[in-house]
Amino acid sequence: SEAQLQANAAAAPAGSDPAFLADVLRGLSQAEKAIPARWFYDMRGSQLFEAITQVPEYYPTRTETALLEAHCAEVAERVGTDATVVEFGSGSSIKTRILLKAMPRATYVPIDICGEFLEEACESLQAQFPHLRIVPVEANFLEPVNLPLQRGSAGAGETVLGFFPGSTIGNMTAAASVDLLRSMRDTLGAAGGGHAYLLIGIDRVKDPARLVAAYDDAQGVTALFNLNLLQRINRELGGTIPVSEFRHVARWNEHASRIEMHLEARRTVRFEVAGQAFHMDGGETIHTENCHKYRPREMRLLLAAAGWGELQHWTDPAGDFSLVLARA
Ligand code: AVJ
Repeated sequence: SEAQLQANAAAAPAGSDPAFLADVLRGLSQAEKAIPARWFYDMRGSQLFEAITQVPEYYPTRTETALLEAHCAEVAERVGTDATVVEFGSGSSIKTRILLKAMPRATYVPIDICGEFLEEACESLQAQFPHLRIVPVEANFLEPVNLPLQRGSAGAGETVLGFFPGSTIGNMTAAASVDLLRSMRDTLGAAGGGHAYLLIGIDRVKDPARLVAAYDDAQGVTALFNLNLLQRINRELGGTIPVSEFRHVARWNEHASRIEMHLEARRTVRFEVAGQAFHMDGGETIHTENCHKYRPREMRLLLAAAGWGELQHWTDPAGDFSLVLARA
């Protein structure tokens, strides 16, 4: 109820994020406990994710980076070196730099909901590409976004290339992915007379043992990343979760074609978040992330359902990861 929400907000530490609090309280109150994966990425979580990309079992980042190194010239040839590159996310990664290096006359438009991330990413990118025109947009890219410079002075014929690397699409269900891909198509102005392209990285179905290893590395970095969510709840929301009573679990859900990450209670635990009491039995889990994996024809189907036609489909020799160029 409204009164309950207000009481919870009052019990949380001052300055805590009300959206985080609401997601945590709602997620822990469900029969199957779950917290959205987006809350992994506080400062420590972002650092731990960076560390994950370096562990030997986590192949996606290095495989996609190699695919971009190998094929960005072809992308640039196809869309033109002066296209407007619209990145969904603030583009702090090496991958953005690889793409922009191949498109020296591009305009770069990163879209991110976090103005702070956006500012930082733009600053460091501008330092590396002093002549690059950067137009940051602070917005939620899950919804269609009005781009500031589209079809402006350039008029019809402007080419826009959306960029969505990292298999981030895999965090969503297929239904949500189609919604997002359609929003991207709207954002890129497919109906505006110019050309809209999308360059997207998607992880593939493979041997479940390799998938599980990628999300449960021997060094335990992914475990720390997952468990950090509980620490964040304790830190930011005044929780009393006994973190050492939980263990990281990564499992392959064959039916849903996805890796699931959970935090499993080792034994019965009781704790509070913002004054609200919770209880978990031993073996009960909090579901923290889904990472959907696709086969090439399923990728084509997802894209087609959102109005995108595949132009090129690149993969590594082992067929671990796909880099897809599509046109609206
Ligand atoms: C950033 C969502 C692409 O799903 O592989 C890595 C996140 N979680 N290890 C992924 C993640 C655990 C990653 N994405």
